[in-house]
Amino acid sequence: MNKPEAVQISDRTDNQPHPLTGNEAIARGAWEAGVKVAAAYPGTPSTEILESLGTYDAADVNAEWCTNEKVSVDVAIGASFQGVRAFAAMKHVGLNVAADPVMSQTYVGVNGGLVIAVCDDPGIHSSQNEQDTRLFCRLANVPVLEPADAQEALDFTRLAYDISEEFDTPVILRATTRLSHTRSPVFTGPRETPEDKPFIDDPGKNVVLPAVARVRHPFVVERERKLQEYFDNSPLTRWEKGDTHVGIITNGTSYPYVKEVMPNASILKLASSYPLAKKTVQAFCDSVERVLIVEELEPFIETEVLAMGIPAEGKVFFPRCGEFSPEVIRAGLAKAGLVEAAAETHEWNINPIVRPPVLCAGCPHTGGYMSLRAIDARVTGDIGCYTLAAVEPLRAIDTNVCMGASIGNAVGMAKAGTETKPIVATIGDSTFLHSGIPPLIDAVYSNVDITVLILDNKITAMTGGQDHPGTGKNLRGEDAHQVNYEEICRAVGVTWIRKVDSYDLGGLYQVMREAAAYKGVSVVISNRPCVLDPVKIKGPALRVEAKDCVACQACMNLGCPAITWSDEMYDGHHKVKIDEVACIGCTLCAQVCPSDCVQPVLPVSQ
Ligand SMILES: Cc1ncc(C[n+]2csc(CCOP(=O)(O)OP(=O)(O)O)c2C)c(N)n1
Repeated sequence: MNKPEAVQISDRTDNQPHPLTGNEAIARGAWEAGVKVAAAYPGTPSTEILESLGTYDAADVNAEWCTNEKVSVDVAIGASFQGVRAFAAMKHVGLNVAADPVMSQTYVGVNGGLVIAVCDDPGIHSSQNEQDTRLFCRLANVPVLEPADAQEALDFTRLAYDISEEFDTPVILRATTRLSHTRSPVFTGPRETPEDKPFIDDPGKNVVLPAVARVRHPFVVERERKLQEYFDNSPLTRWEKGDTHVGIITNGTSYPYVKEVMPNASILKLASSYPLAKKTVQAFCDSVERVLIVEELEPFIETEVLAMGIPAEGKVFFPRCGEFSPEVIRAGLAKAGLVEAAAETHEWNINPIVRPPVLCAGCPHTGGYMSLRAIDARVTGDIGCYTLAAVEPLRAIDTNVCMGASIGNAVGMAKAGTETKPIVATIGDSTFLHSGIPPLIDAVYSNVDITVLILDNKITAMTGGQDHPGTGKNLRGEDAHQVNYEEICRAVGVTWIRKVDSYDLGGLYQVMREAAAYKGVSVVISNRPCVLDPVKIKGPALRVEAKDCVACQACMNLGCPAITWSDEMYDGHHKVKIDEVACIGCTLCAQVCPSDCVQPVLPVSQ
């Protein structure tokens, strides 16, 4: 087996490498590959890919946020049909939303190259689960490329377009949080200018009728074999010869960890877990005495290798849950008896205090959840900053499943007929547009007694403040049509709709009480911008008049991080204190204070 040490894919015109994150490198790779249409819905850790593509010349690449991941893949597929190179990006759970078109397009194939970047989140830094996209790739028979660092992220993205067009397949470029968000030196190259191809007028390929799909399925199976052959013969599948006592098969970001901990081992670095380069794997395993598989999350390669009849070991030493690191790899290899265990160090033997994430000081979501507590509602939650209202002290959300689930869950609760409390679905503006509208239609259609609280903070806050069709701005910050939530609700048949200021606690309470008493579907829209939004509304900061504070803790229930206890004692008691720098003057604490001790900090001149 004669494999070169490393692959160089891009024509590197740089003399100097650029410090790029994995996400920026993927964006650069897409741009260099000549991508003309890029679409995405934000989701950590993938968000910055499209944000970065949005910094390239709009004449080169039409990059735009979509309402959800399925739409982004549909848009990319449309561009591919038209013969241009197309790109979509999402986080791992976004692929669940986009699964439908991917499962069909794998039969159709491509005209212009089609690459979907999917970023997994081992360790669940910012997600609702830890699913491994490689399993989806096998399900969809879509080849996956798994870069190990930012240079490979660029190179593999470029290469993915050649693979896509040569094998007539969508390609998934799989990153993980560590790769997406880590910066490393990257040599860049020029932009390719692939010729635009004409639309292929071939219903026998492009229209997935049963008769067409039946013919295309064997093509997909044969494509898998050809791709397997490709990865067997490609320098992408990298065999690093070393000590033959042990051979380690690894992929993606696990590779640098293995190199760090066992630099002299024989290593087979796979660029793709699916389809597996089986001939190379077999030859590699034959050349070593013992085979270990080091892969983050699921035992994907391990299962395949075991099925080949090779007695490989993997998850017996390395965890299936959580993120890998050199320490995790060292511990696993030590368990396997291959390296020394790390010496225990007591230097930093600290027990860190748990600091759960909190809503920001002045977060406009707080008031809505205070009012839901006040009316003692059964509250279904959704995905966004507001999910944090589920934890102490607000503790105002009872369930939370996935994006867009709140309204459907509420419909199901109402249909169950066992709930005595008012049922309220709470959903953010971006999530409402993502997947909240079909279940709202369903709610009206089913004529259930539920209230939907749309928490319109005029941004996709959770993922860092991306625009969406409700903000009236596009990815490049230009004006775009602004969706009107009230009109949408009316159009689907909701008749009871109220708008309320998120900072008006009394108003919120009153409106929520009325909404909960309404028979049928009622919608409340609370509408203050996110406090991190550049156009936030900020009043004067507030302070506590210590002599009047009775330490009743009513304000503490808001969970506002600007509210703490004073270190000093007044009349022998600790009193509440407000951090005037963190406070944005939303006045929620003043509204709940029974002793009127929260007052604006007046400018010095007054
Ligand atoms: C299917 C899916 N796509 C994307 C995400 C990432 N994500 C989490 S919350 C969220 C949207 C939050 O925006 P919004 O509903 O407006 O609430 P906010 O955070 O502004 O309060 C996104 C995109 C996800 N968790 N799941």
